[in-house]
Amino acid sequence: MTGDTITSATTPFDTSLPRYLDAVHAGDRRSAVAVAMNLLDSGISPEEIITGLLAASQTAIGLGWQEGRWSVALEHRASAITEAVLQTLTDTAMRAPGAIPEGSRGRAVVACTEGEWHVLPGRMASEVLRLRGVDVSFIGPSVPAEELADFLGDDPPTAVAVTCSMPISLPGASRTIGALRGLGMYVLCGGRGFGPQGAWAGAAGADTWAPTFSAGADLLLELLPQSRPSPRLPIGPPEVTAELVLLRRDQATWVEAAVSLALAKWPHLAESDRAVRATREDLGSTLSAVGAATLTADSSLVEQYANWFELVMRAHRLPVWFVASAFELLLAVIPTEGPLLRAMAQAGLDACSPITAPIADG
Ligand code: B12
Repeated sequence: MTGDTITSATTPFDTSLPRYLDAVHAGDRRSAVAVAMNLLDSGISPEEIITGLLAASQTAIGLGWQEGRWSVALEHRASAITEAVLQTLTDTAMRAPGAIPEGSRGRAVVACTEGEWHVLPGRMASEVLRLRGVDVSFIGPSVPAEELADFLGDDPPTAVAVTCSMPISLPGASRTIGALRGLGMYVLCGGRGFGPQGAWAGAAGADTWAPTFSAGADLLLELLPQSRPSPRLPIGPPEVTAELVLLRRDQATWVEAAVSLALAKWPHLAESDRAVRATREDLGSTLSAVGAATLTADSSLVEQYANWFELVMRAHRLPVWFVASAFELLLAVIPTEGPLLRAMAQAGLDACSPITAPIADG
């Protein structure tokens, strides 16, 4: 750069991403497919299109929902369209001359962790591996850990890629990964649930983490020719494992107890089924965030969750003080046998804005 000339790098996605987002917002599947196929025709690799267009559009849509600009229904339809575009794109690329034959570079499993219903990242990871010549068995969303292990049986591939999109799913991720380690498989993980730079992947038991599908495919292709590791035990300090077992056993009971406290404090909630359901879900997610912070021994996880939850409440014009109240309600029901869980619930509460509304009806 010379003088005061400002140069900014442009990518083919600068113009195609807004066009793609307009198409999925309008529910226009054909235009969405056309945007992706035009990029392919112009020589951009399908892998780049998956990350630069399809994954990027999902991120933009997620932000739109978080900020109250995209409704849940619009987001669902957009995900369905993107799933169709992904399939068309990769099927076309796999038929092109020079494509690597599927299965020529070994076989692998891709799985979403227990509790994870974000299936598209796993589908995208699978398609990138397929394009690289791997025979991929993609096990859809949220398979219970033990069932996944039973399903993979006696002859699993050397390596598995697991995806987790929300940090609150990490306790489930550690069960899934524990089961896969027990089968004798290398576990690669990816997805925003594993934290910035995969900071929480190790605590969940993964062998390795990758920031992108392409980097993940590189790592997996290095692992596939190796011999399988011996079956390994789940990892984690015993006191943490004990509290996570307690949480798993009693989570539903604690959430119900917290809902009862909420209804006693704010009796008007009981007038709406929807409000009671939302309260139950929000308390459940908040308790999962407390569990995930306990697993990783990282209070920043629950602090980030509290900040994110407040942002969502504000954007949707819902009472922001409920976030702090949720932590208070949970502190009232998590027993003293869970000191680590209680400490993380307190860390979440401390990260919240001060409660500025009356906290009890009447
Ligand atoms: C679509 C969507 C849904 C759909 C999923 C439908 C489907 N068919 O998949 C549905 C409706 C089910 C859903 C539900 C929920 N969702 Co949602 N969802 C999304 C959204 C908009 C897109 C997800 C996606 O496809 N991302 C595309 C992926 C590819 O992008 P990425 O994660 O950035 O991935 C990159 C890397 O992480 C990496 N990578 C990802 N996976 C993998 C895997 C491997 C192996 C490797 C190597 C790399 C890798 O590569 C990618 C490219 O660079 C995200 C927003 C977002 N930013 O992702 C929210 C989001 C993940 N959801 C969110 C929430 C809160 C929920 C719900 C709790 C909402 C609710 N109240 O019900 C539920 C929870 C459901 C559950 N238990 O799983 C939040 C999570 C917030 C948080 N702090 O954790 C997000 C971030 C939205 C937001 N901005 O607030 N959701």
